[in-house]
Amino acid sequence: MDDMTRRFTITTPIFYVNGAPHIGHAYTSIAADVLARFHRLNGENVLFISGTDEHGQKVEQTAAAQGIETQAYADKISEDFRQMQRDMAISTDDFIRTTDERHKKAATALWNKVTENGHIYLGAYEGWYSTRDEAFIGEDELVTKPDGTKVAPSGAPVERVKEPSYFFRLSDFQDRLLKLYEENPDFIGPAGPRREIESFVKSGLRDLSVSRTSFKWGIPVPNDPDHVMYVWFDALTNYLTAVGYPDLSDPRAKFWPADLHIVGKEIARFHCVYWPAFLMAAGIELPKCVFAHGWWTVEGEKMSKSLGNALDPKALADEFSLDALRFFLMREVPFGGDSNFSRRSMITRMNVELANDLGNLAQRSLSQIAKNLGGVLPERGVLTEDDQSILALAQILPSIMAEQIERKAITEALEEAWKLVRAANSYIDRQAPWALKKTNMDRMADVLRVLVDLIRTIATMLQPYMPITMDKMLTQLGVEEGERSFAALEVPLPGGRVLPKPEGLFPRFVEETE
Ligand code: ME8
Repeated sequence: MDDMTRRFTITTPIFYVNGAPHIGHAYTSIAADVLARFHRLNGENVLFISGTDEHGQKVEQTAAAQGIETQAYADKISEDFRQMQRDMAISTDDFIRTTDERHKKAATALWNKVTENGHIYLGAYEGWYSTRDEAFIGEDELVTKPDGTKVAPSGAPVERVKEPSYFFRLSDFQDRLLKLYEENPDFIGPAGPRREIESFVKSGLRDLSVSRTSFKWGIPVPNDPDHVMYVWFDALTNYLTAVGYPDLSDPRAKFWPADLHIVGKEIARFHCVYWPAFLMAAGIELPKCVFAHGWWTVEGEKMSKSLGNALDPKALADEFSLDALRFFLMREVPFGGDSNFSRRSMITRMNVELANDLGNLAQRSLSQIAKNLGGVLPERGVLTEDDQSILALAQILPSIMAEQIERKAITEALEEAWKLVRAANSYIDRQAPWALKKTNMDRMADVLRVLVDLIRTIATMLQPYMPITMDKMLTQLGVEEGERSFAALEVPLPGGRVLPKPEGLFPRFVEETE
């Protein structure tokens, strides 16, 4: 790719290695993957990164509770996250572990830069800390439960800590942050988290404790080994590690600033307040957008270790197929909102939208080509008005979806593709090629060719969502490897290709008890 190619840098949160990956981690990875794949198929030069967040008290305590040496524990869970991403077909270009040497180097360099610029000073922290959230909690943020215990706003337990600590002069950045939000309305999405962040910053910022002295599992503060960096200072830096920071001659350096940090809404504050402030303090360009998505519950309940209801994404993919799972997660709720995973809803979408709408459309069209045209793709024929108007819908689909994807409307973009699926189903019913077989074979061939063109557009545009089945569908349509980008849609397939024998791609799911 030459230097003029648009670059697109996208990240997921890096996951704490304090438990097994669950459907929430798969969700954020899949959403970022859909966007990364979409931008690649759109001809852009993409850097897509993910990783694991391995330091801090929470990880140290979890490893200790299991009687495993911390690094060995982190190695194991980090590998579980990698495996989860392989199982979900996540197309990352790199995976950052915060225990990697390259990351320690980047975090140390950032710390030194921020210190050199006068934004870090030594003091002492006295107040509340939530290990589960890895967050300092202000007295005014505490929530009192009915039984009188004080907890973090997330409901996590808090403890009183008092320790020497380095502070970051966050309070100096209030005005610059507000100006950033005001001048760049797209910096935080969607609107809900944006308003929350703005009002949090407007209400006044305190300096932020950025080191801990009560445990050792972290990156040492330069020149003061009694302190380790606060895990969020360390973790956020992973995005710079990925572009080779502080080495500006690194081939990846051109991928900064990041275009998009995908995060869950509970960590929007770290990404929209602390992170840009650290970068401003270091004189580094800011990412263009932080998009905070919603929270999944399972059958109406919050997922938690104590309830034991955390869903294993691999088990779901094994049961329903990976692409059906990816489809469901992207389809069920407009990206940004909260949602609930229910088996019933998963099965309904599989059967109605995948098996009936899309699967049948392809199967009905391709089986007739196999049966009535010897499996040979017909040339484009004479187009009727009906043909032209539906082909026009297909022609504008890529640009409509690209607009939606630009504003991270992953679900709406998918719905646009579905509008064409539904329109193509009405078209096939209206044209009834099975009846034309007896009256007008030429017209039957023309109709089937229009259908192939429609399905090709649909399958091409759905590749980011369902990479495995769409790959198969494109193969069944006779679309070669080099003809699967969005731009390639502008060149019609040559007639005469012999198509492989079609087979159903989306079987109906039948519950065993049904
Ligand atoms: O917060 N629904 O890591 P983490 C939707 N290490 N998404 C969910 C989810 C759910 N129920 N549960 C988790 C951390 N997620 C830090 C991040 S970044 C520099 C450091 C997803 O292991 C969601 O994206 O707690 C959330 O933000 C992320 O996993 C949190 O993962």
